[in-house]
Amino acid sequence: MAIERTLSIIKPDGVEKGVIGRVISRFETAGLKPVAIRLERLSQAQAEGFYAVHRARPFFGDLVKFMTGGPVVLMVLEGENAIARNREVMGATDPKKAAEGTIRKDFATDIEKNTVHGSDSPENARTEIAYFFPEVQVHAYEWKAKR
Ligand code: IDP
Ligand code: MG
Repeated sequence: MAIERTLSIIKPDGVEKGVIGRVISRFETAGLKPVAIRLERLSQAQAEGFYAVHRARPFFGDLVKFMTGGPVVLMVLEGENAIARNREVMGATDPKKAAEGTIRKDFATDIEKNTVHGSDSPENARTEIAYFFPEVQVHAYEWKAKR
């Protein structure tokens, strides 16, 4: 199995609900380690650029407004099959359809305010990590056998 990195965002609803710690704890429990982490409020331009692929969708304007409405936590997660693993732990986009025990099932408000973002492919993970962490060093863990 491959060690991968993926971009994770705790969205403004997650920060507002006070579940940063619980969300990160779920990632850590699933073997996804934060190797870069930053809390900030996204500008309109940052949010529009990040979600550019959804520009033509009817929900785009509301999504940008939501994503800029409060601070977010930007993270790079590292682990075995991190991209798919993160998507599993997150659950389906619509929390009504999300599986039991997933972050979105337990914390999301609705299909828009769904607490977390996660890259959906290796190519998008690379692009999204570079978008928010262009220069800062991403700290790699040494994957040592447990003693
Ligand atoms: P994903 O976050 O599960 O990958 P995408 O389809 O990539 O889902 O959509 C990006 C984000 O846009 C979602 O996480 C959600 O915040 C928002 N979104 C997606 N579909 C809808 C919708 O039908 N109404 C409102 N917001 C939506
Ligand atoms: Mg997506």
